[in-house]
This record gives sequence, structure tokens and C-alpha cells, in this order.
Amino acid sequence: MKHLREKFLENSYERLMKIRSADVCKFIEKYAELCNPRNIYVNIGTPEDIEYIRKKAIEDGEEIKLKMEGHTVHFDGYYDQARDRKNTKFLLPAGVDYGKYIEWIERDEGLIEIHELMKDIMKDKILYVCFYMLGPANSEFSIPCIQLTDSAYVVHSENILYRQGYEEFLKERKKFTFFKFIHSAGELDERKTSKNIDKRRVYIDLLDNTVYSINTQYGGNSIGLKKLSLRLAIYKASKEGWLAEHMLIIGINGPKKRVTYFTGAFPSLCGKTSTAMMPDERLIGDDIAYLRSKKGKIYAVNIEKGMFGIIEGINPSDDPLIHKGLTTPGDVIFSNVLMSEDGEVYWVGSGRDCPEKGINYSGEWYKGKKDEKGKDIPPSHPNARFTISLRAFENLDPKFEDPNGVPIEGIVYGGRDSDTWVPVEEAFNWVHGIITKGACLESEPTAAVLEATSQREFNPMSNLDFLSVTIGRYIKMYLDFGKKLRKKPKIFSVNYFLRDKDGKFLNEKVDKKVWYKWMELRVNNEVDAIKTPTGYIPKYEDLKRLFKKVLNKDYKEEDYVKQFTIRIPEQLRKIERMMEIYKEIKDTPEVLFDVLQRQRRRLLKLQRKKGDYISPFELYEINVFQGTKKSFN
Ligand code: SPV
Ligand code: MN
Repeated sequence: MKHLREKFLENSYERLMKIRSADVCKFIEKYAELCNPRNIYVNIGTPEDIEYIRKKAIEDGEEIKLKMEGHTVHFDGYYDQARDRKNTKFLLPAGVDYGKYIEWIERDEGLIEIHELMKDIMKDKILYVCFYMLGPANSEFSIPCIQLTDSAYVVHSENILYRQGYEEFLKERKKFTFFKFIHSAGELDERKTSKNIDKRRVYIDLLDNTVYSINTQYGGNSIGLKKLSLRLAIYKASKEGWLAEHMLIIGINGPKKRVTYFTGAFPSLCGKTSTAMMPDERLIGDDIAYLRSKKGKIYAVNIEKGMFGIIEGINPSDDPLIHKGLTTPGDVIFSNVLMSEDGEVYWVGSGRDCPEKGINYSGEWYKGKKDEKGKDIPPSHPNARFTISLRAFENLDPKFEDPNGVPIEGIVYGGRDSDTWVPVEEAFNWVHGIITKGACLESEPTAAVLEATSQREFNPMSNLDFLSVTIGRYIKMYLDFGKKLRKKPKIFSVNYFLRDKDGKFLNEKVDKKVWYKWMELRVNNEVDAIKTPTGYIPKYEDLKRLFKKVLNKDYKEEDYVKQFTIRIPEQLRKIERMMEIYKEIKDTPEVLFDVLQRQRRRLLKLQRKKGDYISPFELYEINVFQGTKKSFN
């Protein structure tokens, strides 16, 4: 390292020398040599570091100061607005085959390619060396990480989103596993966005706990501790018997001050953050959860401390808490929104009037602007985001810092589904829920990936983009995990996107709060339910009471019938789709087919008796009493 000494800024060299691990130093040295930056800055997260990075992001032009104190905006390139599925690949040893749903290439070939592309990639830039922790301090859940990047925007984002980890690296230990991320935005254009998009690569080396990400800035590709770490964590979890999930964690307030914690898996743009942020409930996390079984129960932690959320549709009535956070002075990065001349930001669905012109991800923007293919350019990109500390939110649960995590009693799966699933339903048991709800999760297209298709996307547990083990093995991890549990959480599905024949949504956004209050009561055996071929659904009387109590709404019988009608043809089609998919996945556990076959038989039986579309009232008569009805207030 000595030969690089003159490149180190201020006291960076001394900071690094305090770390006794040879692995750490070798790793940093190797990439400092290969990427060849002008300078090296070691960020350990002191208040001065935090300030320095914020200033650098603005000075270097990756962020622009906004009118409100502490707020900045960052733009990614026009073609760099989302996760790049095609160029994100696992590096696998020769002979290992992950099948068609996962992108991978041979490890040796990938390592050669990426190392060639990284040569001198940081020329004339500063290499920032950063230390973070995924998860709370002193917790068995947590994983230390090193991020190398030449982007002050990435460091700024990580300073908001993750806990600092330098102290962890100072501890002396024999065995020390940590995740490594090397990122370079590559050459930048005059707008300070990544120029060589054709050479954009995100390569994940599972054998070395390392992710390489180059020629991209979009957070989902560049912020190592976010989705890049999730891919490494799933692999690590598969070896160690825990789960790394694309899940929110929320505490729902029940009767008599009871709090019941849920995790929820939703593909991007399906209401995950909105759910985590329901007013008057308890936020733990909105994106990534690690789950471990302890004494026969599931405990979960949020491994982040900030939010990188979608901004479209955030307005004071639908998401009051986020809206407040985004309109209060403080450390906030907006990305790919519209910036007006006077340094204000606008995004679609904010409830405000759109300025006539401004700057956005396409450069100078004006109403009616089209791109080179004649496509309308919206003022803000549908995947435009905000980055903010969770501490900005009054609903943050103090248990968020608990190194033991919170006990999980319900797991929720939800996708964008216009015509099949009812708004809320409970699975019969763990295996039924994991298979019919988690493993069969699908979603209609969203904007968080670059090449979204028009069909429903298969997205098991909303984790498909991040799976670093085969799909079959991943499902088996869940089944095995369940066997270790004495008290298994209940598993639910939700659907916020059900529509009528004219395409109108059957529910308002706020209605979801009622579904969670119902699930909370179910978990605690305090409310009855109706048995259907696909699970247990709420009774009208209970929802009517909850709608009144929670939202002060009069819930009409006809709305209940529309929402909770059992749609047998659609349910059967879904089973067909899933069977087709899983038949092609070599290591699908047999039980998946059994569970789906049985579900199909139940649906066909009911169809013969009652037809294609069945009102939930028709099923009251064959209701199976579930649980004991205790208090209900
Ligand atoms: C998501 O799309 O699920 C996100 C943002 O949380 S990204 O970092 O792109 O994954
Ligand atoms: Mn996510």
C-alpha cells in the first residue's frame, strides 16, 4: 500500500492502517491499483466525513442543491433509470447451471471481462473507501461491508441508508467475513451521468462475496449494500439456514396496545413502501429483511436505516408521512424528478401543478417533449426516487435498532393483479402459503426494471431478480426453514390492484390498512373467517366494523361482494401458468405440484357446484370456524 501513499487524502492513509486485517488491505490495494484513481478518501462516517461527501457530490456535479435546506437532486442517464437485468449476472463455476430465469456466466470468463473493463476506470477521480454494516450493531444478523466507489452520490446515499461499520473493521478477529462492493460510474458526460452504458455491468461473484458494478449510477445498480448485497446475502443464507428477503417489516397496532409484526414481500411499485408507511402503525423497514429462526420463532431485522423509495404518487393524502419527510428540511436526495428553475422539485402524482419546464433525466424538459423514438418524456421518471433517513419519520418503531430483531407473526405476499386474487386472504398453513402465495407471486409490469414486458411477471417471493441460488433450492430453503419453527407465522396474500370490468380499481389506497388490521386479529385468533378453495377470507361483518373504526367508512355489501368474489377461471389459469413454469424448473420440490393440484381440485369442485364467480356470501354456509373469538374492539 505504501506506493499508493501520496494518493491518500488528509488522514485517510492512517485510517486505513488502523485496520489489522490483511484481507481488507489487500482488497483495497488491488482495486486502487487497477482502477487507478487520482486520490483516495477513506470515509469512516464522522460528521466531517458526512459533510465532506455531501459537498463533494455537489461540487462534482452528481447532485444539485435545491431550494430547501439539505435537499439535493441527482439525475441518472436517460437509459440508466432502473436495474439492468440483462447485464446483471452471477459468476458461476464451470458446470453450474442456474436455469433460464437467472442471468449468469462462467466465473472465469466474467472475472476477466470485468477486470479488463475496470482498468483505469477511476482515472482523474477520487476513490472513496467506505465501511458499513448491514443490520444493527452487535447483532448476529449483521454483516460488515466495504464499498469502493468513485461516486460521491453513491457514498452520500449509503451514508443515509446504512449504518457505519469502521469500528467493526477495527476489531481483531480470526475469521472475518465481509461483503465487498466495487463500483465506478465510469466516464461521465457533461451532465455528469454515466456515459458508457453499453459497457454497464453488474457482476456478482458469490465465491468471493464481491460485487462489481460499472458504468452505471442508478441506485439499484450502484449502491452496493442495497440489491447487490441482497444477492450475496441470499447465497450466504442458503448455506447457513436463514432467509434474506425483499421484504418490508411493520408492526401493526392491535387491541389493548398489542403490537403484531409482519413482513411483506411485494415486487417494486406494488405498494411495499406505502404499506410500511401506513400512518399510526410501526415502521421497521421498507425493503430488505433478514429472517432467522430463534427458539422456534422467526425474528427479523431491517438491514437498512434509510429509504430509497419510489416518489411517483406520493402526496399528502395517500402517503402523508413520506410527504411530510420530503417537504421538511433535512438530508434528502431526490433522483430523476423534475427540477424547476427556482430549485423546487415536482413529481407525477404529487397533487401539485406541473411546471411548464425544468430539468429532468432527459436534460432540459418542457411539456410535450418527446425522445428520439417519439415517446413522451414524463416530467419525472416512473422509477424516480427519494433517499431519506428513517429517522425522518415519526412512525419509526424504537425496536428498529433491536439487535435481536422483532418476532414475526405474519408474512404477506402481494403483487399487481387486476383480476385474480381477492384483496386479502389467509393461507391454510405454512406450506400452502409458501407455495400458493409466495412461490406463485406474479405482478403486472412495473418501471423498476429496464425491459418490463406487458405480461404478468413471475416473481417468487418478489425476490427473483436477486436469487443467487436456483429457484427450486430457494423454495426448499423456505420449506426447511418452516420445519424449524414451533410457532409458524400465518401467511397471507393481499391485492391492492383488483379492478372491475371497466378497469376501475375496486379499492382505494388507504383500504389496505383494514386488511392489516384484519390480519392482526387473525394472527391473534380474534376473528372468524370464511373458507374458500384458496384460503380464508374475511367476513363482511368484520370488515364493515373495521372500515368504520379504522377509516370511518361505510363499507357496502355490494363492494364486499365485488372485491371478494371468488374468480374460479382466473384462479385456474393462474395454476396453469405456475405449473408450466415450475415444470421447467428442474429442482422444484415435488410438494409444490401436490399443493397446486389439490388447490385446482378444490376450485373445480366448487365450480361444478356453484359456477365460475362465487359471492363470498354463498360460502358462509360451508364456513369452517377458525380460532376462538375473543375480544374485538
Ligand atoms: C426496488 O425496485 O425494489 C428497489 C429499488 O428497492 S432498487 O434498488 O432498484 O432495487
Ligand atoms: Mn426493493
